Amino acid sequence: MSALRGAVIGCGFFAQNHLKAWGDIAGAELVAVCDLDPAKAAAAAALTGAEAFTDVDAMLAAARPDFVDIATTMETHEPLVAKAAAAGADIICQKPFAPDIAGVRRILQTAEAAGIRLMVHENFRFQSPLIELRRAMPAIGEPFFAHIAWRTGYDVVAGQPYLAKVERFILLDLGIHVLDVARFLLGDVADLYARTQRTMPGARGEAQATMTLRHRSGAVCAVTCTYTNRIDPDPFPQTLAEIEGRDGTLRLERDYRLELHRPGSLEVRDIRPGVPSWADPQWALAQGSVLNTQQHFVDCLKSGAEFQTSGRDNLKTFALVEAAYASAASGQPVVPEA
Ligand code: NAD
Ligand code: 89V
Repeated sequence: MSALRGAVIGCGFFAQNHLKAWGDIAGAELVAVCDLDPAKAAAAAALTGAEAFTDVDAMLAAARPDFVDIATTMETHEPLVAKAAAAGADIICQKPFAPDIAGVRRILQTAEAAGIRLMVHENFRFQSPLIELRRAMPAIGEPFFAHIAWRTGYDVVAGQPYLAKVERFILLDLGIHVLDVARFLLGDVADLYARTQRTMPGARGEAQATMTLRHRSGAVCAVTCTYTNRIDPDPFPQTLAEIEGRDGTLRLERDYRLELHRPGSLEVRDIRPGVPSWADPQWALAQGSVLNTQQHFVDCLKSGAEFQTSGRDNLKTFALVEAAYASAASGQPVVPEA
């Protein structure tokens, strides 16, 4: 089968990782890049060899891509999905799909009505240490408790200044990743309780969230996220985890140390991720996961297999974000409504 022809829409901060990763993806080639800012479009074209556009309609009409990769911020996803779907292109779209769950539902309806395939670029569950952690889980038997932690003081607003202005901050930007990891490791969620705190001076929304999830399996999981933990060395961008089961405990510690504790034994493995040739050392974990996410998208387009992070699947993760905001507002546990 010939290579699928793709186009990236939005060539800003995080799209630099998408653009570089597309060069390493088997089965796809980038034919167009598009940004409202001509300088960003031109730089992306110089990086990838694809044709530069500043207008999405013109790009879709001229390049006629098989798929588009939407890497703009969330407010623009709904109209861009509508345009790409009308042009018959399959879509991979950055998280969060939309500012709220009503927008996510409209995006899914648009894609389904057009008969195109839609996947969210939810890359955390494609991080190789988290894949290794899940592979190791049978060794601890039935899991009944977990703590999944994203706790960093990394200056997220320096790279993504728009985050200081949003009312929904860490839960929608980062909690969405970690809640998806909780689903990836422990399955769907029956109910959720959350507390949020505005801990970042100058940021409008919450920079810290602490949640308790009751999974349908009966397992209980604490999901904790902060952008304001003053700690050195800082674990950014690692997600740390502890999972306790009937037969043992797994701990994914800083610097990719995976511990398997069973009665009378401790096994330790270094599960450091492989690093793409173009990776920046600080972002290598995230950049490797971008590569894995985009390869999964192309592999599923070619094979017809369901995406792990299809639009429909991501609705369940988004419902956890909505439930967390509702719980923080009411002080009560909330049942997620996908
Ligand atoms: P950004 O503002 O740096 O880049 C967005 C770009 O899109 C800008 O260059 C803008 O000009 C362009 N754009 C906007 N509307 C457009 C349109 N109609 N046509 C063409 N171009 C258009 O934003 P960012 O920080 O790169 O974030 C983009 C997305 O990536 C967000 O949804 C964010 O949540 C996500 N993100 C994900 C991760 C991750 O790990 N998965 C990390 C960082 C950011
Ligand atoms: O996922 C995100 O959008 C980013 C980061 C990985 C830095 O948290 O904000």
